[in-house]
Amino acid sequence: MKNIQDARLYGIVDLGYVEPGGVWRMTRSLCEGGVDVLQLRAKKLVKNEVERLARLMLPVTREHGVPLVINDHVDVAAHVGSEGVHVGQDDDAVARARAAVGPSCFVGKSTHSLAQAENAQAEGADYIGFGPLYATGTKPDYVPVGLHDIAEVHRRVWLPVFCIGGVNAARLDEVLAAGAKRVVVVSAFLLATDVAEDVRGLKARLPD
Ligand code: TZP
Ligand code: MG
Repeated sequence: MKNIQDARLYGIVDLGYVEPGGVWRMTRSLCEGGVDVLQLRAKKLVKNEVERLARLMLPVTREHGVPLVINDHVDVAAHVGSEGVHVGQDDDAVARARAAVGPSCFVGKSTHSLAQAENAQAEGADYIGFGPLYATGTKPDYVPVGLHDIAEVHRRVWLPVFCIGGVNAARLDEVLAAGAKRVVVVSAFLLATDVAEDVRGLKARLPD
């Protein structure tokens, strides 16, 4: 199983873009392309359905050695035994999430400013998401943080920092030039014609 510390490319199966019936196939394509970690994000589905999809994804992610992260539903992560769980600013605190999932499950947190990034680290998160860098339809209500703070967040935070929000192949060079080491790509992969090929191509451009 890959380690979150070593992960560079983070994919998300977001049910805002993928129908439940397409989840298994999308999971396989993202894993075959080479994502290092994969999240299940289903903001509008009931808990039982999230759990069903997580159980559908797990054999595929495990076959590829890719940790599966459950967004929001700490109890689902605990039930299915996923490798990770991800909480936002309005969800359970990191300590509470960790208490629910146990020591073998890592805990990530979304952050939208330098202050939130430092707080997540102080709270004991295992990694952070930092963004949205750009305006994005995947998270429409958020003000983009831009590229300027990417260098500074890496000075202040020693955890893995995954830069997120509007990242795609066309923007990757400027995101890396701004200091990003790890990225999350959501819609650009989920809407691709050849998902595995796009994942492969973008991954080849990330630093080791
Ligand atoms: N958190 C910050 S931006 C974002 C999340 C979940 C969505 C990123 O999606 P996309 O489609 O890669 O812009
Ligand atoms: Mg959340």
